[in-house]
Amino acid sequence: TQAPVNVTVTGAAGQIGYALLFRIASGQLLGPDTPVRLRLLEIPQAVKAAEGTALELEDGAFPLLAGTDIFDDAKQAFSGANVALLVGARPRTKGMERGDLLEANGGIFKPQGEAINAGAADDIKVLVVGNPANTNALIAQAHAPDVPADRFTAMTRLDHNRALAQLSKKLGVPVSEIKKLAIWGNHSATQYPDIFHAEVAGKNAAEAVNDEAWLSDTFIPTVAKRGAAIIEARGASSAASAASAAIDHVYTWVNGTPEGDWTSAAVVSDGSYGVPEGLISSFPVTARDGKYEIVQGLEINEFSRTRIDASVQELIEERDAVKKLGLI
Ligand code: NAX
Repeated sequence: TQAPVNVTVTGAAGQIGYALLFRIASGQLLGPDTPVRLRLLEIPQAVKAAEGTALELEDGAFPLLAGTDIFDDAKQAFSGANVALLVGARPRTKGMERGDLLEANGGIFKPQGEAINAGAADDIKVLVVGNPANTNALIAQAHAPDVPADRFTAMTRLDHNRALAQLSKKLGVPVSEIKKLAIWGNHSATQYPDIFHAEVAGKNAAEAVNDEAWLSDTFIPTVAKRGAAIIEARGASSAASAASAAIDHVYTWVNGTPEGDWTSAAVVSDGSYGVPEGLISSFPVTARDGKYEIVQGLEINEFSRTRIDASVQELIEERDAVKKLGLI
């Protein structure tokens, strides 16, 4: 039988962690034949709560769960990690400027990048969920010079799934019939969900919608501001849907995208589509042999160009701000 894969999860005692860990333990992250060992990282004050979750994981009697270890030290938590889900982050609190937010998160993602560099397994794959996800991923990546840069990714799969759901409702087709949707740019309100290359039951989605006003005034803002709508309705931010998207992101990374389709992930730019090299930006991506690759050669119309550029501009500003703070 296969040796367990080490999966490190930060922010394990948080609400996304609570929804995520049980799905990992049940085999949904890597597949039904792969045993996993969980390595949970929390801040000291939250270790007790993580221990409580570990008791419940034990009570799940998951056949694929080889064990759960809890740490408050990043070096230990990432030691031997094959997959790392960086969920814990410093949220923006009232009155906090963007610079303060970036600095507080730099204090988390810099040492975590260093710990990954020092002790993760050679095949390490990193997904950053904690916001601001793209720039947190950039900070971690910058402090892991010995790890190939393409192992660092940030999550826009939730945005992708939200876009699939909205388009499915609009056209009255199941999500399974929609292919080649894409999220571009930053996981923020500037993100651009693109349906111009999408196909619905074999037909072009933008043509099927045939309503540019719906696109710009309803679809794009609904997807981009869905996080706020969830907070408004639930009184708490998206958790189970975020955990589900994190599962999707890693599962696809490891197991590949289906022929004739792609997905969305924030990956290190190679300069494609005018996105400056090195930025961690969302693109349409395929996955093959354990690698995410940016889909090449798509024609970008003017509607899309403006929106992609605006979101990438925000990423450039975040990168410049963390550079100024000495975080990268
Ligand atoms: P919670 O506040 O419930 O949990 C965060 C947990 O992280 C806490 O238990 C905290 O103790 C822990 N933590 C803080 N600093 C840590 C550190 N240095 N090392 C280890 N653990 C640490 O937040 P939750 O709702 O679980 O959300 C987690 C993050 O996901 C937030 O940053 C949130 O903004 C982000 N999200 C990202 C999404 C995406 O699509 N990329 C969507 C959902 C979510 O909003």
